[in-house]
Amino acid sequence: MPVTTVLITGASGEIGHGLIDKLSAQSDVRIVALDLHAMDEAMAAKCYRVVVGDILDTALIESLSAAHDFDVIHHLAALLSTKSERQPTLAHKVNVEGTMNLLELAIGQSRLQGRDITFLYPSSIAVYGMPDLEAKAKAGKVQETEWLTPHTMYGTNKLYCELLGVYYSEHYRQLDAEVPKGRVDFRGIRFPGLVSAVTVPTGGTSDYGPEILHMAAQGKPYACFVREDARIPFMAMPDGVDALLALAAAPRASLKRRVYNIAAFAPSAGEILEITRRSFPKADVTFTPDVKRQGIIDTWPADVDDSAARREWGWQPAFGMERAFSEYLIPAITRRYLK
Ligand code: NAD
Ligand code: AKB
Repeated sequence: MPVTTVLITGASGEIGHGLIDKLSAQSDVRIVALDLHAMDEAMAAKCYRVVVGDILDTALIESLSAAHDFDVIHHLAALLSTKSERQPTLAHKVNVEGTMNLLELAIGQSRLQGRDITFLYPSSIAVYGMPDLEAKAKAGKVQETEWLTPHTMYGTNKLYCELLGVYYSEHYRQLDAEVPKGRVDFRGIRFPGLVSAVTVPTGGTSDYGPEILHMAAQGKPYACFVREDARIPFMAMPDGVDALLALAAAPRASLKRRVYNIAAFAPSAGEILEITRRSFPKADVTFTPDVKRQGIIDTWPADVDDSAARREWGWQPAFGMERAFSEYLIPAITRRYLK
């Protein structure tokens, strides 16, 4: 059976953790993992090779390209929205220049191998930017082409990198006399806030969702930094990972876009607390909004329209909110903190 070699950047992060778990269960996959931070031994054991390093290190990226023929690249490494707002210059470097380095690796590999290299890019609902709460309420489920006016450094970085992905896939060096075989096949997903039972987020603005649950499960008090009525879409991590794998496997001919919304449930912060309290009735959560972080959430849509993903590559979440909590989050989180 032919082996598929997959490069995962940002492999030590939350999505990387779930993706390595799932991919490593397939016998025909060889994972090369890259992250600034070392991963724990159990995760490292699931990879063919683990590299601790920086996506801004072009010599390192070139050496990876020289050592491996990649079939698929999952480029996950990034600074998330809150961190990016605090360090915008670093965010631009990592999120934009880092992505350029990976796209260069992908185009180089596609030309060397004479075939398309699939490039998976986790974009975000942060690419959207609603001017005020009235517009957010009126907009309802936002489509891929609407409200592309992000207010954050992170959202701006993500939107530009989506466009870079399209450029590398469809217009790269369009003035060249000859068009060599092999392109970057860029495929992006605009993820909502992801909630994992086994990892805790850092540096994002949707972090209040998972934080309500993880703090309640540990019996710790939590001051939630958004209003009780703040609403954005969320998703259980296994669905996020499955979405990346499903989009990677979709036949190119069925895909009419390069970037897709996906959705699962869209609760208010108050509704997250309500469902959390069914399992952890003593959850000590107060709502003490940080006006500025709340301001970012107010610019993100209350929900997104994922009909293109459903139609073109069969996207369907396994977990609605009830099932995400009862069958995934609560059992796994309870085991995690009872250890
Ligand atoms: P994470 O913060 O848990 O992981 C990101 C990883 O990238 C970290 O392990 C970090 O060490 C690594 N990294 C950062 N800078 C690096 C660099 N210069 N070189 C190498 N590695 C570097 O984030 P995550 O939740 O796993 O997110 C993965 C991707 O998915 C990101 O691109 C993020 O923007 C996107 N995304 C995540 C969510 C979410 O809710 N988790 C939602 C939308 C999009
Ligand atoms: C963040 O809050 O920055 C991320 C995201 C929704 O992109 N979780």
